[in-house]
Amino acid sequence: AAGVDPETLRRRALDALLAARDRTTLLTDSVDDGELTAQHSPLMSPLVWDLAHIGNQEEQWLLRAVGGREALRPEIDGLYNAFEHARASRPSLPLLAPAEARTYASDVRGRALELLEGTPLHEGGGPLERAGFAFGMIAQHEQQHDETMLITHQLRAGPAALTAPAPPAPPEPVGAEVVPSEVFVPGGPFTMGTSAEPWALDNERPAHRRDVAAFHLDSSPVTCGAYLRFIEDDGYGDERWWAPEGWAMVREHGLSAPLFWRREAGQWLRRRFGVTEPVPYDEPVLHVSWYEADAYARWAGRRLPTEAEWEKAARHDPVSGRSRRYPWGDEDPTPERANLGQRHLRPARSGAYPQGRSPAGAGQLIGDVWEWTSSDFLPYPGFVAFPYREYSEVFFGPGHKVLRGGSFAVDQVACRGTFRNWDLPVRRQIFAGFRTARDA
Ligand code: AVJ
Ligand code: FE
Repeated sequence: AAGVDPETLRRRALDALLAARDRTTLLTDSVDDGELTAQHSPLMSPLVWDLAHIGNQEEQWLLRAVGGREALRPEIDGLYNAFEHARASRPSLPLLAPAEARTYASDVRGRALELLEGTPLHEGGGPLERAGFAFGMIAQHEQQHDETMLITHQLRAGPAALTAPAPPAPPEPVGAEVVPSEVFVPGGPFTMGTSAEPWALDNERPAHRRDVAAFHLDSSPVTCGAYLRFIEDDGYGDERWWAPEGWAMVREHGLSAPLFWRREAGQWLRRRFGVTEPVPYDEPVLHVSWYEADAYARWAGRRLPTEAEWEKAARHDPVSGRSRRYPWGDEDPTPERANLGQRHLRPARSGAYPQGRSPAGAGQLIGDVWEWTSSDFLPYPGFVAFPYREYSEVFFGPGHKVLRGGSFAVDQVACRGTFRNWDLPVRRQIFAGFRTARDA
């Protein structure tokens, strides 16, 4: 990616901004105004908050920071500052109404695209302009909120508002070829993080050497069927498998299965974007907290991978010794390689995307489900907050666990081998699953 010419970067930034806005429009035009302003869960903002917040961040970083423009509506900054108002309190704020929020976001966008035309993106520019970083960051921000809005769609009651085709099925095994249940990753150092990826966010930087001992990793994410065996073995009733805080959570909320699952007349069902359907046994399990992932791994006699193990399995090429951008190489994701971008409204079955496998043979590392790792969200050696402390730095510490790889709900602009997501270990509404590991 280093050395990409400024016009290519300008085209990429334009495409990424347009793709994000198409998706935002789909997510906010598919429900009526009442549903846009309602709070579907205390864990989430009303959709209309996300919409105006997307516009407000774009105004702050593109129009004001890059463009040096005056604030369009300085009085609304506080309303859309995520640190001033908790999500649960946002419906009671004097938010922009849906029509106003749409007008504001598109007004900002029109000016941002003009600015993109006139901003030099070459190497000599400032750190926000160089390689179009601020434009890429804002496209990623919008896509991250699009994933957040998709979570809100999943939480809302009522009939389906979104539809999408099914993801591709796994290939039929050829002859005796069977995908092994786990892959081996040899020990030794590898390059973790990046200093070269032009739109990598601050927490992915800088590239550094990390030693990782040999380990085995599940070749695909843990399936619903495998997780059901844990449930049926009374996993949720056996304190042995649980971290103390996880056990407290299970008891307090009476948890007995992933979020959105229920058992009816002897059958396991799940609700997915307004449709109730049988739990698909061969699909990666979704909507489990870190505590549930950790408990399952212990029950299985295994453990969650560390973040470094995950990244080594996804990026390290033992032939060249290099770390690649994605499991399959340096080329961008395609629909044949990974389930990304809300193209489908579910993960693909285990074993799908053979073209997306890593050199070690692990599949579905990118896309399908975010994967919980055992690691706390911490800065890499040499970390520098950029461009604002509230993106990553204020979240570093033992309270947040790292998730890797992206889900079907994240766009490729915000997903790569180095991308780091994080959340509280109790969270279950996110599109998260996991795979397990063991020492070699
Ligand atoms: C990186 C997904 C945890 O949604 O809280 C959006 C991304 N940061 N606006 C979040 C983010 C600021 C962030 N995550
Ligand atoms: Fe945000």
